Amino acid sequence: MDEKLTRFVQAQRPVLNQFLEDQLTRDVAQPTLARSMSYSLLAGGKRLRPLLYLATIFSFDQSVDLTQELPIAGAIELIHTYSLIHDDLPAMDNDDYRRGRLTNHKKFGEAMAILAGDGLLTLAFEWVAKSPVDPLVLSEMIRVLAQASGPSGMVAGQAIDIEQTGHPLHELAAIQQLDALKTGRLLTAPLQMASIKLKLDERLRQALVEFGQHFGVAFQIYDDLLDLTSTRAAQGKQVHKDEAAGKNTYPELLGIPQARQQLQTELDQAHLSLTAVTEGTSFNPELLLSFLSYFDEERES
Ligand code: GRG
Repeated sequence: MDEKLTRFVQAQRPVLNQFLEDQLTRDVAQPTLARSMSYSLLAGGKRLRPLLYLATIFSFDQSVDLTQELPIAGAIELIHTYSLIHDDLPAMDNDDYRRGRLTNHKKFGEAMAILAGDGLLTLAFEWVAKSPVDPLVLSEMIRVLAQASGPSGMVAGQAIDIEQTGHPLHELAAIQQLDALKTGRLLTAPLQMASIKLKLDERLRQALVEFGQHFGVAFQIYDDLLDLTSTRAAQGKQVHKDEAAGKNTYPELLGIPQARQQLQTELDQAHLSLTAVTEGTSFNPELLLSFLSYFDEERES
């Protein structure tokens, strides 16, 4: 990670973590459900999606009112955490470790893990809906979040992933579609939601969506590569699982060198999508561009 991203993450992540902890304590009264939800939510995730939302807001406006933005940023993390809990269930990926500790169902049992996921998903929409924002802007943000995470986005991607596991996809385009839905849509949602909140014009909105889409594909290729090249200690979860499970991944289809090349192509395209639209706007793309340094580890290995 470069210096700009490191500084931003070090400033914003603790604020976000504190908000998530305080708000969850206020909103969930049932004791076991509260423990199960906070166990996964406060397990030390990178907070990439809410940070992307805040970074987009900061890129246009330095005088950000965080009390207005944190519930929206936090809501995206609630949905991400729900997806990880459900993805780890025995009926899905059947994983024992996540974020360096036992998965939710290993700790609280399957029924409570399912409910923790359900609770996080629905609470996310409550947080966005309660934001003191113009109702038209609000309904547009809710629509985008629902479409990104629901049956036309991440849930559809997960359905394809499960159906295709053990049935190799031979076309790059098919893997791209799977990953764009499963991983890309929830990574693009923060940029779209910030664009709506900022009432940006269509050209800027489109540029931010393109950045999110390339970032999302890069993120998935990177995750696939790490599954092959990294260790459980470094990742906090089991690795080398994709091949044995018959998962459709970029390195599986292309081989590691070509998958790395594809990662670089996505990063170049992400870079270009932002630098092409800055003229005549108050948009400073440097912070968002610094997020591309997240992938340095794999490119340098
Ligand atoms: C259960 C509807 C449903 C969807 C699950 C997220 C997901 C869809 C599956 C997870 C499988 C997976 C490993 C996808 C790769 C990309 C990904 C989402 C990695 C985990 O996200 P990070 O790295 O995790 O942002 P942290 O822990 O840092 O938040």
